[in-house]
Amino acid sequence: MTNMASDRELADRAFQVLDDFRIEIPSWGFSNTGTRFGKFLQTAAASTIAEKFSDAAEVQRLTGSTPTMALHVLWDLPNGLADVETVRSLEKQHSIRAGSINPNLFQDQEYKYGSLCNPSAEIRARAVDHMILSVEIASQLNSRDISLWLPDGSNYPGTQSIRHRIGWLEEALQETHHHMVLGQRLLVEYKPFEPAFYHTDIADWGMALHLAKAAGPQARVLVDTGHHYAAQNIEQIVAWLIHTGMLGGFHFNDRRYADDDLTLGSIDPYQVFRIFHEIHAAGHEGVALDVAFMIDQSHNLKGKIEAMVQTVVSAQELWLKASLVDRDQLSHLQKKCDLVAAEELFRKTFWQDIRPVVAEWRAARNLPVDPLCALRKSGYVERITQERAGRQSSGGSYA
Ligand code: PSV
Ligand code: MN
Repeated sequence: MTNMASDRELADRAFQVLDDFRIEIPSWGFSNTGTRFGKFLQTAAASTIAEKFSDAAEVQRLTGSTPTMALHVLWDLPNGLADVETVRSLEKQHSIRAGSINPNLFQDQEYKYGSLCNPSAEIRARAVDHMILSVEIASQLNSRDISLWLPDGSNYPGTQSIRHRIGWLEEALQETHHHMVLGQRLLVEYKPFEPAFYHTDIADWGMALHLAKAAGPQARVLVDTGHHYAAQNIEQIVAWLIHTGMLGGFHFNDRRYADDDLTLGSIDPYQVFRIFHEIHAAGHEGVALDVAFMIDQSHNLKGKIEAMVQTVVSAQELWLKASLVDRDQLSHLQKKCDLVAAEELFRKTFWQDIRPVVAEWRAARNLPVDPLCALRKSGYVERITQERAGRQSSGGSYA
């Protein structure tokens, strides 16, 4: 009886954790993306914003945790503010809201030597205008976050003044911040290399933290899990950003080598668990957190929707697992420096199979108990493959 009661208690807690869990899907995860060596085109890939909304709605129907979709300005609103009305009507039609708005400073030919950090004041000003347009689009769509990834950098030593570029960047972000309304946030993403190969203007979390602070009170840091060197301890970075009150959000994906953009947890689920643990632990201690979970993946080989569902399911499972760490007991063991017991408690939670309770939750919420299987049975992918056959997909590219 006692066991049954505690099983029920555990299930209630799990249901609450899963009900509250939200993760944003990226519009570009549904389109034909690839590597810099090329793309393997998928007939079912979305090539219009309407198709992306339709695919996002399918992921939400299957998983129940993805009510918003991140938009990339040039790929999804190529006509700027003139496209806002289209997005609004798609939001209504598919019951999916526009999520973070991502400026695009990496495609125009004039950005060859940088955008916000270009030595040309004219080009810098045009890049700032694009940032301001992104803020305006976000305002009109009621999107809270403007999520900036800056591709700027240089390829050869001595060819740019790294310090001058820091100054230009501070100015540009301050100017952007100035245009934001209350409640909006500017998320500053970092990446150690690519497309630049000698220096990247926002290469790591320390630089992003400084720039977010310099930009203004509504700026925070965004951690893309793929944007670290292989040996880096990402959960430690997360802990620091929580401590400084500067953790704004995540771009989740998995990697083996660099920015591989693989499905979450496909290479190292324990790392995702450790990151989630830091967030749950801070919440448990009453630290105020406001963290946006977003996916940033590029599926070159897997089916787009299948890959997205896999990631959302992994995120739900790992988020739940990490919530189940007995934090009072762990804290007690940490204080005693009982290393093995503390580690075993942590590992035991990671290894426990929570899939039955997740399935129970799905059934209780009228969601398919096995989302991937439901996707296959639904015929959705076959239908869109037929509908989209013969069309040249575009819209969002890493290559
Ligand atoms: C860059 O690698 C990145 O992580 C940024 O978040 C971009 O917005 C996204 O991928 C799509 O290119
Ligand atoms: Mn990213």
